[in-house]
Amino acid sequence: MKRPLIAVLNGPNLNMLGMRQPEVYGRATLDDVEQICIQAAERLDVAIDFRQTNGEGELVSWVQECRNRAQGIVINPAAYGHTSIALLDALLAVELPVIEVHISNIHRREEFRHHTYCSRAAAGIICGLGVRGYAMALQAMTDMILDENDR
Ligand code: CA2
Repeated sequence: MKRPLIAVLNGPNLNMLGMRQPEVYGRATLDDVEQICIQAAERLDVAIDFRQTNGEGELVSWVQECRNRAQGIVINPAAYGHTSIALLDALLAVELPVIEVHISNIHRREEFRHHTYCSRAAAGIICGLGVRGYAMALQAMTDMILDENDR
């Protein structure tokens, strides 16, 4: 049987991970995060499509492309989570399970980071657990896909 495909999408400035603000985001780079996801995917026997963009429109297009292609979306929307109704609309329209990840604990930070539009489309949110949150999200998403396939 074909392995389920999980899209792992990353929003703006996450390409700068590991270069600045290690006290907030840790020392791992985005390449390290991709490796963490690749290793988790091998363990879980799923395929991943790992991407990052600084563009809101591109992120929206990537979410749309997941329809009829991927079985689930793990997304760190970064700042667009706090601002983008367009991204929320795309996540709702695609009708796939979504897990939102934030590396930092957005609830311990500035007030404007406490709300995310994306969370309305998310089955669950992982935040504040560092980059290991991505592996946890892939584990949870795989469980959800397998549960759905068993129905
Ligand atoms: O904690 C997270 O994962 C965030 O999604 C990261 C976003 C931030 O806007 C969210 O509120 C929480 C920021 C992306 C990374 O930005 C960096 C900026 C400088 C150096 C390293 C990363």
